[in-house]
Amino acid sequence: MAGEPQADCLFCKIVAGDVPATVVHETETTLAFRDINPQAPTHVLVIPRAHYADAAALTDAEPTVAADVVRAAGRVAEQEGAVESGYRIVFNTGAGAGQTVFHAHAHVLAGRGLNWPPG
Ligand code: U5P
Repeated sequence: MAGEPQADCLFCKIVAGDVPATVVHETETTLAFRDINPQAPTHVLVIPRAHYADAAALTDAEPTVAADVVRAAGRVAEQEGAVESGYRIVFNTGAGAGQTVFHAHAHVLAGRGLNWPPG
């Protein structure tokens, strides 16, 4: 069923506590943890606890939770002291755009110069 945990999903396993992660922020609907392969001094992933394949599917099904993810990303940026310097929120969507985990997630990147356009 839409939103239900998927047995083969790594991020569902992190939500369940079956795979370890360094959690930096959590709410009733979201979880934020450090990326294991950081691409910037601050690199945190914010995920909905519910399983949706990507940000678009999440927003279609549960728009308030999609807003919760973006709000949590902002809170993480505040915690990391990244508001003044600026930060980037990225939703890689589709394998062609670099998505490798098909459970919606926002990357929060900060702490170094962030070029535009991104690679
Ligand atoms: N990742 C983790 N923990 C894991 C497995 C993957 O943080 O146990 C991270 C990868 O380093 C990657 C992200 O940055 O999940 C998936 O992002 P994406 O490539 O799907 O956008």
